[in-house]
Amino acid sequence: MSERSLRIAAVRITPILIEDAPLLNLQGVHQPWATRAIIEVETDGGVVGVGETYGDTEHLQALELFGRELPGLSVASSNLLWRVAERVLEPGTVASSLTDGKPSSWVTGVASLRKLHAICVSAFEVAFLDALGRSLGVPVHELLGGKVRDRVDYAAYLFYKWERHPGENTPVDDWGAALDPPGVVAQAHRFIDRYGFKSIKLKGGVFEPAREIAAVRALKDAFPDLPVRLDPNGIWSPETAVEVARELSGVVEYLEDPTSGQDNMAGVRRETGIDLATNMCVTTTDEIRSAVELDAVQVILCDHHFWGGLRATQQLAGICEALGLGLSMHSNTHLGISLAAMTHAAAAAPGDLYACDTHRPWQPEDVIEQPVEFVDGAVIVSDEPGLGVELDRARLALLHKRWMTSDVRRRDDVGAMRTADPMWVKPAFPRW
Ligand code: GKR
Ligand code: MG
Repeated sequence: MSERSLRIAAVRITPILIEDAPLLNLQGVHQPWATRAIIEVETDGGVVGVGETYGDTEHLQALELFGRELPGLSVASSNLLWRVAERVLEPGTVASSLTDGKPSSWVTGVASLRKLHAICVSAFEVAFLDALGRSLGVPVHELLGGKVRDRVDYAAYLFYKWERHPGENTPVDDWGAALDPPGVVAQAHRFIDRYGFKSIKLKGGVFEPAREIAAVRALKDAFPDLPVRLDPNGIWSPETAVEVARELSGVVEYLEDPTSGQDNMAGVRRETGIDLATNMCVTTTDEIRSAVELDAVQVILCDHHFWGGLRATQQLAGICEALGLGLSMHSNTHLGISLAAMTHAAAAAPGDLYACDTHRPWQPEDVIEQPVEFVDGAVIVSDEPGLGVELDRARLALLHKRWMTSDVRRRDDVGAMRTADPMWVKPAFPRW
């Protein structure tokens, strides 16, 4: 393989809209269409590597700025992506909402310049590794040192949901509504019958805690052998979180972000001894030290999209192993390229891994030819070259056309909720 044939000749960033279900969370409801960006890097040798990331307008602008700098770089030089980020992504060149130190709207911690760098590096690192793997004829997990597991377990990610989106011409799914314990249990049955998942997570923060406690108890009654988790995205006060933790001690495997901030999380742990997980109060490496000193979290949910990529995930796995922390994976609405990337990262991550979150069953569409399947609750790690997925260009073009002809440009769960309830305002923290 000549060095020249690994050099990038072209970069393509394609914004798309995908169908999404009316899933409820603390902010409101998912919109009928979710934005994503599909990344392609093409080498001089004619090999194309793919990646997938956030597709909001501000991200697209940052990705475009970043992508322009890449032609000429070798796909074997992912480390240099951080230098590119430092050079081109600075306050002034990117939207301030991406770096303003405020919690990000999709609930993955505080927005910062470093996190924006990590988001762009990750999107292209995945595409670099896919192209490199394809060029060398080896799977991505081998570029990460080889798989330490053959299958990666995922969790059934349950949501309270409506039967359909409000408004006209909105897509209708066949999942039905889930707004009470029987609805949630029925949703879990469907997930487990169809995909064989062996862990259950319920997105909470939607209804008052007593109602969500009842749903978790109903899940545990229906599936006594399966671990169950509840994640209200930090919307409870520390006092409420302590009460819920006492109610659900011995019922849940862990509580995920029951309250906001490391100090409050540490208080809940101190008072109740319950295991706590987060994708909100530890989202960068510099937040790990204080979390450990405070004993604020016992499980970190990594997300390669904002931790800096697949190698950053591996590093985090090593840190968690060394510090005695558990590791799982966080997810947002995503397609099969991201599922493949998560699976390679998880396959090469040392230490124990909790079943990872995935939104994948919620989106009926994809941009790859063969969907990445769940077998017995897991994805079997692919040994095909690169990520092991093939871009479906016709499908990509169709979903891009939808983006071109729509005015949806960013995730807005609050706005989507207002379509149904014009008086809806984003709840202040803590709500309960
Ligand atoms: O998709 O509504 C959602 C979730 O609430 C998502 O935005 C969260 O980031 O899944 C996430 C979580 O675990 O916090
Ligand atoms: Mg979470």
